[in-house]
Amino acid sequence: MNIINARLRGKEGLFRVELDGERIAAIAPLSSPSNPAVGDLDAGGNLVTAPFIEPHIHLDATLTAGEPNWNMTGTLFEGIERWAERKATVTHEDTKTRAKKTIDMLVDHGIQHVRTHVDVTDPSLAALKAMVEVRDETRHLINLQIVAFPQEGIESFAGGRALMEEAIAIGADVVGGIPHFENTREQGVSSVKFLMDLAERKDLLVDVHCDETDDPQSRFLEVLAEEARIRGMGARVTASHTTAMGSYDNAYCSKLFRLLKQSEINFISCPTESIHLQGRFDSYPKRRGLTRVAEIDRAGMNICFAQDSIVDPWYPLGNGNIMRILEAGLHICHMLGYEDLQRGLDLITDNSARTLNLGEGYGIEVGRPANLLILSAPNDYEMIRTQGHALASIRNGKLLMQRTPSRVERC
Ligand code: 17E
Ligand code: FE2
Repeated sequence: MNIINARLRGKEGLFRVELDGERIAAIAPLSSPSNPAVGDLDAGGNLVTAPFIEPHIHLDATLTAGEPNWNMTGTLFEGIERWAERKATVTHEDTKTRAKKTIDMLVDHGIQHVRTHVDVTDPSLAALKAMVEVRDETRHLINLQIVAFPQEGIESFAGGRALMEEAIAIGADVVGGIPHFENTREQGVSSVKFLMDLAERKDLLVDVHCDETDDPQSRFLEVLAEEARIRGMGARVTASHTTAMGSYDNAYCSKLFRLLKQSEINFISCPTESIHLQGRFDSYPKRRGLTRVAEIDRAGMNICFAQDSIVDPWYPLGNGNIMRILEAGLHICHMLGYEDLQRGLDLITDNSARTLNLGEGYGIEVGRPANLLILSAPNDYEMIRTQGHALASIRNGKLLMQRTPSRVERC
């Protein structure tokens, strides 16, 4: 299959992208728009990109909002309480059904790489065992990374350390954590050391829910970054949320940024989730409750956007459309400047691929997997402005999804 009349990010002109089986075989410039041959897909001058990425979602909790109770305060901590009620009734089949429904929503919006956190503070590990099967059964749709995520703590939850070890033995790909939720600062610090030891020993990636609070005293990011720096693991480590950074004063942040840069860790912000869950203890002025996305980006560090939730105890909306998250995030983070709009898609494509350590498994380059999207606009700016969509998603050289754009007729 070939895709003709494709625009590529960062390149001038039109291209033909040739696929041979499961690989990209050639990328050839076109001197003028060409007519499609039988079997060709015509991008019509729109962007062809590598697939969108969902680097942070909770597929075990998805589609459970209101079961059995709604989160009435809108806080993270009530979300954790409401989830504990639902977690008590989680089954293998229930988890698989909801996760697969949600994966279909993601696929419909051009996502082919997903990192999901799965709560392992459950002695049965039912959700984790289910997700390992989902990972196998959805390989034709997505690449799925599973994070062993200790929602109720590693040190503060009975048997927390053993559950983390067991989750890794069962097949989790990534080691998680939640130091700001541990009962004491000391437990938060020791949880980070424990999870970094575990990841180093098992040669696994790390993705920690880190300082997801407006409390400026929550300073576990410095602990995570320093552990990553001294072990030389930074590129394989991600700090998710870090919303407390939005409440740190500038004097502390300027010192912190030096360490963050040296550590080379990655960052994920979930802008819709954080604008909803944070700022809940403020009246006015009210904090936005996000990490310093623009400043992290400007400092040359790697940051990407994620959805976090779809209809769960933490967030009642969501539909799989990561473009919606990008649009909201750029607004909330003061990133509608000219330069940011030119490269906005980085935040849901290339930056996310680096976070997930996808390496040569990702990107529009000869020899890489034939996984790509045809978008509905010719550049990043127009994709964002028009609230554009992925119109086709190709995986391993085969069409996974095609979307017909809505049509308006003036009368
Ligand atoms: N759990 C958590 O600790 N934080 C979140 N944002 C979600 C689950 C969705
Ligand atoms: Fe999360």
